[in-house]
Amino acid sequence: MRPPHTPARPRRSRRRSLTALALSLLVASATLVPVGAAEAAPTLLSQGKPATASSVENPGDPINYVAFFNSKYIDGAGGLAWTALTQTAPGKFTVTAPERLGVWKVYVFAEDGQGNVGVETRSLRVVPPAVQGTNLALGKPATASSFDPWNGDYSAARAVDGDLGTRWASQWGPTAWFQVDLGSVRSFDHLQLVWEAAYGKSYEVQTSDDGSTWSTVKTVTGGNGGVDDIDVAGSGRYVRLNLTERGTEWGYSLFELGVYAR
Ligand SMILES: [Ca+2]
Repeated sequence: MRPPHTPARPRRSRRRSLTALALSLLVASATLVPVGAAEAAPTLLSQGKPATASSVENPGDPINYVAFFNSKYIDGAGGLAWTALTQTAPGKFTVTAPERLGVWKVYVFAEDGQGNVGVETRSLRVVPPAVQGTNLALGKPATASSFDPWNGDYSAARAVDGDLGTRWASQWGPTAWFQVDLGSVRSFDHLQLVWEAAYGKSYEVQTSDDGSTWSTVKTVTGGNGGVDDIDVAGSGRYVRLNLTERGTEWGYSLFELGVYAR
């Protein structure tokens, strides 16, 4: 798909129709909540005033729509990344949000046959899918093989505080472990790992009743980061992630680890 022309100031008639453009956003495996509102337009002194011109374009002119995400979620740079767009009704479109946590911006460009281009944007926040049940790990004591002592608090407790804005980060290295003490032997059936960019590609989920003898209840390989939702039947006072292969050259970093009983 070709990129749109450099957005030119659209004709007033076209701008009015673009202002009415509405975006409805769906996402395949993550959940969206809208953030903020579209920016308010500045006062336009010519708005609504009588206007004449030598001619007007064909009012039946078809409009082509193309959509892009800000590429920040891919490369941190902030270019335009084309994304498929489905028109569901006049002026309504569906796009699939990135499977990556964060606030992302989507642009819809509309171009008529005369080269007039208008653009409408929406910001959206991608959050992990909700999990049913009780998070047994929430607020429980957590420890790890290491944590990054620089630039803030990246201690293990940050990954079980229920806050997606805080995280545990290990020091850089090929392996690490992270464990949480549930307080007593508990049964669980689901884990949700919410990774920061420094994700674990391969790891074992282990349990222990005494903190020294461990049983592996799940082995994950080939993970791609983002959110790992894992159905696993386990029981123990301690739940540990034995992180054996990292997805980047950094260490390991989790926004949250949830251990759920449903
Ligand atoms: Ca957190």
